[in-house]
Amino acid sequence: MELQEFLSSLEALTVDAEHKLSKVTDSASLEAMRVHFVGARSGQIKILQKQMGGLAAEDRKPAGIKFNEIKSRIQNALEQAETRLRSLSSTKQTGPMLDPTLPGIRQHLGRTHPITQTIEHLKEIMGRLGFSVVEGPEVEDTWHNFVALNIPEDHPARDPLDNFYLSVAGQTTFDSSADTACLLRSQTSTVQIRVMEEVRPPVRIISLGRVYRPDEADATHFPMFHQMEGLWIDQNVTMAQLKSVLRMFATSYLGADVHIRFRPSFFPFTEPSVEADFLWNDNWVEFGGAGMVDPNVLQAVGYDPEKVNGFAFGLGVERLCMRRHGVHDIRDLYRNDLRFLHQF
Ligand code: FA5
Repeated sequence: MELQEFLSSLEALTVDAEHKLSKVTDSASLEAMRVHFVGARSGQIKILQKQMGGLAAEDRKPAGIKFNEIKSRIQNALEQAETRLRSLSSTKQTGPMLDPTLPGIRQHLGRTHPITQTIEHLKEIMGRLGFSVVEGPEVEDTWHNFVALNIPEDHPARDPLDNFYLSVAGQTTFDSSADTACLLRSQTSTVQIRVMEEVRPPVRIISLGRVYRPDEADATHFPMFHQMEGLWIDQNVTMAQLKSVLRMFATSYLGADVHIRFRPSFFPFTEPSVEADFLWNDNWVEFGGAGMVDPNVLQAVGYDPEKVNGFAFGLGVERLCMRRHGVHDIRDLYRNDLRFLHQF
């Protein structure tokens, strides 16, 4: 082989290697090129090195100088390609690195509000005691909210400052004593009347729903809250049965070790009347009112008080829920703070 031809082969190999290595985009192809150009057994450099032995003795020196020069150019091109691929792979990484050993991120599922859960639970307990569930409207008239419940026109419970009366479209003057006056119901006792107007005795129902009062919010009061009304009308119903039902309910919902007490009280629609408290951290907390249905109420719905009697109760759902779940401020139930709500 002539020197000139050998030198041209060296140059052609170098140009080819530099071109291909400048274009390589993945490490597998780079490795294949390394084997092709500088592989120890049959790489192109090795082949040319062997051909050098066929040159005339005086040509070997310049051929050797050129050979070493192109060998280091090809090595350089390999190293540059390697560096370029490394930086390419680190800039390709978008977003955070995935660490499969980290604990997963829990996805929270929606669930029912604690008060809705409480309502379902109370229905279930009272169902076992033989009470069926009825519903009534939240917007009421004065007949169902007051008159039929033996709350006369001059009674302070009817004061516009203690109720959410609604103005009626077209009416310019507002009269809370008018038969047409409407209000957001202030108690679920309205449903007692609606049921007795429709059904003949015996009656054994509960009704759960929202009630509204312009009470200032504090740890145990809220302007909108829920009550569970209960009504049992039959022959010879006794106060002892009323107390037994409330005790059974309280121990079912709050636990066998709950202490409850009954205090004498007054409601226009029951006689005698009591208020019921549970003990919570050494404090008595009122959770409801109850009593034997007043004969005037039975008469107002067309029942004969000589033949039937019964008891009624109205319990605060929020306070029961709070005692069971250890919630110390009723406002927490309505802040819509998911950190609080997720606990239920
Ligand atoms: C009544 O509403 C009577 N209708 C209960 C009743 C029914 C008596 C049938 C006799 C026969 P009272 O206003 O006390 O009673 O309310 C009953 C319960 O509702 C209270 O014991 C309390 O647990 C709850 N409650 C009253 N006001 C609020 C309020 N602003 N926020 C939260 N809970 C309340």
